[in-house]
Amino acid sequence: MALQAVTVPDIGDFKEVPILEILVKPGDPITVDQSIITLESDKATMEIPSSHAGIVQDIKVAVGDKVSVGSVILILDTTTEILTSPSVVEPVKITPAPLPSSTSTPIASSSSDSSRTAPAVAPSIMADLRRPKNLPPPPLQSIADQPFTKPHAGPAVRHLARELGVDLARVKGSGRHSRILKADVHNFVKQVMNEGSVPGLAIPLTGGGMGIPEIPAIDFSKFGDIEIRPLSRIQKLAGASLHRSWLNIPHVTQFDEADITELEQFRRDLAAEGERRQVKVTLLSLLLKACAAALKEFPTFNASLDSSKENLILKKYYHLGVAVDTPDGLVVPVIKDVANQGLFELAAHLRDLSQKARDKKLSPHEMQGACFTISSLGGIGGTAFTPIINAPEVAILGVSRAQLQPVYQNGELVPRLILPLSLSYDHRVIDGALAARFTQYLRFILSDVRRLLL
Ligand code: CAO
Repeated sequence: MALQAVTVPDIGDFKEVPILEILVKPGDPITVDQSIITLESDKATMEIPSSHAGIVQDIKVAVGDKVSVGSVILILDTTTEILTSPSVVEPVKITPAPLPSSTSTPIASSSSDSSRTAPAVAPSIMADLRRPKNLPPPPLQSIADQPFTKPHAGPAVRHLARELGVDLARVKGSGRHSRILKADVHNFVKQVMNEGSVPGLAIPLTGGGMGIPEIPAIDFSKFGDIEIRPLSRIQKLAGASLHRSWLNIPHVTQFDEADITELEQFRRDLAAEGERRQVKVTLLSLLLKACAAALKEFPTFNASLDSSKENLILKKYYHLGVAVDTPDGLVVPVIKDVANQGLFELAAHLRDLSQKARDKKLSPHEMQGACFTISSLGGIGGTAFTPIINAPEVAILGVSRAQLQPVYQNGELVPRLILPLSLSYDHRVIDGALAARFTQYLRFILSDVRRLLL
């Protein structure tokens, strides 16, 4: 056996470059110039070719290892003939042809005879080679039975695929040694959009995604006068994110009602103090406080699923989003650390952020990091609605208009101010019973303002 170490060739000024991928495994026959590992520098990825042909005997590196010029990558058996029985199959010749630019170190040689038969060959290849020629080929596996091959792509392509929700295992690479290029990902998406099916797409890109038939285009002008108004940038952005949440999250909405008669009285009692401080405590500020308390009590609601969807990330902070209706569409500023803010401070933050939202002056920082969202339509009207969860959050509270209603109490009907609550939750994370307990808890603290202050 003739053994040959293949090392990292001259890669310019790069030193200690991490290995992103190993493209071969022990037993693989490889040719000169075949890519064997991928390195990832700060700016680019590069494939390192083999300086020799042969059968991979041993791989001396692992993904994540840092290598420089001269680092040994693998050991090859460069014996030229790898056949055992000439009567059964044709011999396969592998001709060593070192690259002038690469560095290589012969480390051992049991024989320098290049025509000797090599003992170690990948078992699957040997099985194919040894098959007598007059036998029929083995039965083909169905595509569904075949494992996906590990996609071969650099970090920029992987990043693009993640952004577009494309499963790289489904994409055919057109680069060297079937490496997947950005163009392949774009072509895959185009093909999916044209075909209206999504075999490798986790997130649909159009209204017709997830195999859902596209709504046919209709010329409405056939039926009467029309005007075309383009959607605002905010509507388009919010629309895409709402669509994604709607399709990805199994939503359930729990409806409930809270008696806020005392809470409203308390709010009115604060009016004079609010005037002095030049801030009005709105019902929404009190609801923010109540929700922060409920999130503390029910940590599953203050959480997100991780990307593997196997773990729940529980958050120890209480940042709450508030849906704000602006002339350009829905915007969700985030009020940070609600649990640690006093009522007047919270009311002032809510006022300032909703104003900024309407003036289009919110910074990205002011729209990030929410754990839970409140969408209040109480200032407008309605009795209930089914809000869409603001992923990756796992629940959202919809609030409708509070109304005076007759309630049977201690043997008589009394007028009470009743607030409708609509809690949408991600059923992968939250069970119906937990959701009902959550709204019951909200009812409990909203109906007794002293609890809210605890
Ligand atoms: N029941 C009864 N009255 C209510 C109420 C409720 N649930 N919520 C608010 N009100 C009253 C307020 O008390 C206020 O009355 P006064 O002026 O007499 O005090 C009036 O309605 C207007 O309140 P508001 O809605 O302007 O103020 P807010 O702090 O309650 O809400 C904000 C602020 C930003 C949430 C609100 O302006 C807004 O944009 N709401 C729309 C959110 C939205 O579009 N959600 C849907 C998202 S999905 O498309």
